[in-house]
Amino acid sequence: MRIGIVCYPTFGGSGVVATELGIGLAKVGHEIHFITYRQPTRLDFFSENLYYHEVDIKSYPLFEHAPYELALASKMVSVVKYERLDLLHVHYAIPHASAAYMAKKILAEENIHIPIVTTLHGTDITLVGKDPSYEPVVTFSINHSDGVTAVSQDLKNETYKYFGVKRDIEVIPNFIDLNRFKKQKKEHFKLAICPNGEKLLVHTSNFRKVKRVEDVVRVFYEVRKEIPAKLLLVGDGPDRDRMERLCRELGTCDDVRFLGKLDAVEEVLSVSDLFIMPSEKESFGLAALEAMACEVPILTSNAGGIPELNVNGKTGFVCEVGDIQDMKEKALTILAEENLPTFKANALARAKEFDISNILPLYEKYYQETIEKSLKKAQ
Ligand code: GMT
Repeated sequence: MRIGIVCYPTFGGSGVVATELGIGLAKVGHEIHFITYRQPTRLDFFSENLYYHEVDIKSYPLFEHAPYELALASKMVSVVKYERLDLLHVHYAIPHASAAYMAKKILAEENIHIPIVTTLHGTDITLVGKDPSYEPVVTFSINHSDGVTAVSQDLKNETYKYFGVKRDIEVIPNFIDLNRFKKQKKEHFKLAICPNGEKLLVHTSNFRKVKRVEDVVRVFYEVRKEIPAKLLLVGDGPDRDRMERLCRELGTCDDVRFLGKLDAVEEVLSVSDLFIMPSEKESFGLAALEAMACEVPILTSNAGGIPELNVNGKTGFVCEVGDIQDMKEKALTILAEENLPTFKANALARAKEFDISNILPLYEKYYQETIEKSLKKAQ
């Protein structure tokens, strides 16, 4: 198939899923055309089946905000037409699904029929999308996509709850490439951070409010009162400064390291003992899956689709959002010498269920079905 993939080319989960999906599809012989405003972060190599088309956003003194959606729709029109695409797959509804709808209608005027698949990733539904300033357009573009997927059953339920959406939504979970995300031998790194055998806790995120990074810092503070431990905070975002101040207030600075954005997060995960994801909202929790693939148990909140990934009591524990005391107790249970190896093994076993080799065929099948259905509809 010739497939166009539209996504945010950033470190964010939706962009990572879209890029890895495109790379995986290219490996099995599909021709993949990325349409984004910048080269996607993980697309930094050559492959004969991968193409990159940059959206050209022209500004003009009259515009306070350049009309990205129009530039994107125009780029989609030209790529679909000249690369003779079979399907467009847009990741994150805003504004990709409505731009795709516009492109589809423009192409229809030239008798070119292009099926659109929209993947809902999370905040495009649970946070930004349901805001009245976007909701009507999001509802419309979901209803008018030829196929819609959501990354968890919970996200599918939320979509029905908050939007006037009647159509079917296919659940296709996030996935991981276990050839890349696996425990690596980085013992020298562990020794440098934890010279006295301390337990290593880790959190990775974009430090936005929904991630509740403060809970990570507070859980760590409580855990450290009981056992020697260190904390690594990976990523960057609006809450980072506040977290640095909180560490100073709590007197934990010597044991907490802020690493900023990292390309090779798997190296850090490889030496970690516990991953913490206390999010207020989380449609799936790709970052937690990445940790599990590196044999790291996870301590999470019960937000959104996280319980569909984290098997309570096996791969880690699922706690109420904001329950610091419970999280502390569960962290200590996981980190106990007699429990840790079992939690680590369970985390890896669960991650294997989400290997790209299991999930990629679900997308291929869904593309095929969507193309067939929309062709029938067009006839
Ligand atoms: O977590 C973020 O804030 C980034 C966000 C995104 O849209 O890029 O991630 C969302 O999509 C990921 C991939 O499908 C999911 O694994 C994340 O759980 C989801 N984030 C939220 O729902 C907050």
